[in-house]
Amino acid sequence: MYTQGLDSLGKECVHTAASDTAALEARFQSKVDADEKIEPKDWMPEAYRHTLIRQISQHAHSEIVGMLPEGNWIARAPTLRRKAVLIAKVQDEGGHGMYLYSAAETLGIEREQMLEQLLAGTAKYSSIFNYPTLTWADIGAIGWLVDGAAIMNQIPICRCSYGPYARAMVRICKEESFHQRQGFEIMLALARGTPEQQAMAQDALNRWWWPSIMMFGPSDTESKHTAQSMRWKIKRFTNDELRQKFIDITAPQAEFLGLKIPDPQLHRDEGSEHYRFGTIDWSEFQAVLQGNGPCNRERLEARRHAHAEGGWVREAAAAHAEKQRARAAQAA
Ligand code: BYC
Repeated sequence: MYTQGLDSLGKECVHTAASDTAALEARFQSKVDADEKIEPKDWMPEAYRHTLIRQISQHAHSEIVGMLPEGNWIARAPTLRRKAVLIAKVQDEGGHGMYLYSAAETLGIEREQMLEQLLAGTAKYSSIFNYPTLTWADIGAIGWLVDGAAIMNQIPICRCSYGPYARAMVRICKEESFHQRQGFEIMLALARGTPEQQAMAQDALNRWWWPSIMMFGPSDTESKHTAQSMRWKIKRFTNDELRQKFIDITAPQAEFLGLKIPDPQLHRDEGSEHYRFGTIDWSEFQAVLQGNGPCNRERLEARRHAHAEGGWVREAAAAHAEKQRARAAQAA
């Protein structure tokens, strides 16, 4: 439904002489440099379009798969209030996925195609959602650390050069802020609780810290897309810059909670006012990306099952839409 404007774009591309492509590219880059938004009907380089489809669809899949580890705790949340808040949060993630699929559709890909790629296991989604949620404290740790990392990564995307993605991120970031606070509040309640609750909070931090740090992606020296995405203003900061900002903000929060970050090398460098941290185990990150994390198979299986179970809803919605169309045509 969002792709109707692409016809004119296609014609422009087809009828453009090769010699004019450089001029189009220069005009495109000058718009980006001037912080003007690129909109779906504007001319854009094919590589820019592909990069956005890749990133936005991975982002959408992450939101949808991200519902699973938390959904696991809805029935076991310790109070009615906690349950209501968690249901709302998981519903928000579903909504974020929908905005993001819509934003990707403006680039000329169908939602069905993106979902097929996810279910076939050929599309990536965030590494973080391949870890299990073993205790209630994990829900706190996800909100505090995972949503905290997500906000750090996503606030700059509100200034992304592609209009539909930037606009979708504004609302998503507001909701992510609420998610981060609910997570921190769970951690605070546990950290001020019984010794058993404190131990549960510490155990969750031990297991979620390093995977959260890895969420920001490979180091800048290994990141294949960062340089070009920065030139196009899809990314506003590099992976390492965002990782550092996250650690600088989160380390004092852990101190406030009375919890210990599981990194013996973590310390504040008075000269630079940054926290220095230990070596990341990139072999674990690569294993998760290759499908060998603790829950990769379980997550995909759960998505395939949900997709199959929802088949009758899609069919009913399509039949209803067809009936409405036929009625409207008869009345006209
Ligand atoms: N996990 O050149 P690089 C959320 C891939 S949702 C898996 O640095 P780029 C939330 C990368 O895709 C969180 N794969 O790439 C939801 C690339 O592979 P391909 C998701 C990763 O794109 C529910 C390759 O490694 N957030 O927060 O410049 C509940 C090389 O990397 C990861 C977004 O998607 C990873 N962690 O930078 C709670 C934000 N990292 O495509 C929370 C938008 C890297 O070449 N995305 N890879 O096969 C981005 O900002 C960027 O795409 C990334 C990666 C920073 C993630």
